[in-house]
Amino acid sequence: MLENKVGMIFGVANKRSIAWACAQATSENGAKLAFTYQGERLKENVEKLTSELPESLVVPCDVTNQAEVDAAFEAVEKKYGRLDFLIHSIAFAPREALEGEFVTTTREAFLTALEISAFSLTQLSLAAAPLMKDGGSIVTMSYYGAEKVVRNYNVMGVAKAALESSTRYLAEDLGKQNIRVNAISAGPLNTLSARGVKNMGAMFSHIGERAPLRRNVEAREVGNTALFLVSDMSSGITGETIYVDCGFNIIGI
Ligand code: 1JT
Repeated sequence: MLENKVGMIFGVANKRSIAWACAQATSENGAKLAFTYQGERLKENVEKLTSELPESLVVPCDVTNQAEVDAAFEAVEKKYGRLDFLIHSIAFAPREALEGEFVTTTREAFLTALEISAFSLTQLSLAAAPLMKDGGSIVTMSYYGAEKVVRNYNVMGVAKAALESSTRYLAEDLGKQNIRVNAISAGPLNTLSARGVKNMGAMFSHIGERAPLRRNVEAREVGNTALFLVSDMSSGITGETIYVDCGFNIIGI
């Protein structure tokens, strides 16, 4: 499905990462992939995970460092000469911001969360667009806390609301170049980010009981939706947020 397509994947930390599920789904379908990692401590992880993938590339990219962002896209241009899709699966907020009350969010935590989790999509889209010579597809990851209050999600909910809105504005700007921009709103997954979040176990059982499918979503299901969104199968879809949450978001009381 993705033969002759080149993708760039941001946000692999380990084998449980949503970004890694996206990498597996897209590479199994013929895509060539470039990966970025944030910080030296993740370099070895990403290099080991991707070592089996033919014609892959691994480059550092901390989105708060514009020079690193520029260098990452230059490396992709040099190796492949083009880009067809980009998967944005990065978010950060200081741990203290994801507990207690939203009203106590500090200026610093707010700005950091919004910069890394929301602004980076616009930043990366601007850098990617010139390489997407035959059009392209950009996919980002959101969460239900963007739309409804999820206790403890706090400033990340505000960042995800900005991310989903950015998805729509970017879709409008880049549509002229046949570049589509969509978000996946994934149900909670047991990733490195989710680890250490208080009461995660209670949240998984809450969803497992109430979601229409009576279970939690699997990373592979999010990866398969990303595969659909970066493929030509979704050529008429842009600016959308697609829930991949076993139906949890449709339930009222
Ligand atoms: C971040 C973290 C972004 C955890 C995240 C996230 N997006 C989803 N999760 C999992 C999650 C977390 C909470 C939650 C529901 C799901 C942690 C590091 C920063 C970025 O609330 C009930 C808190």
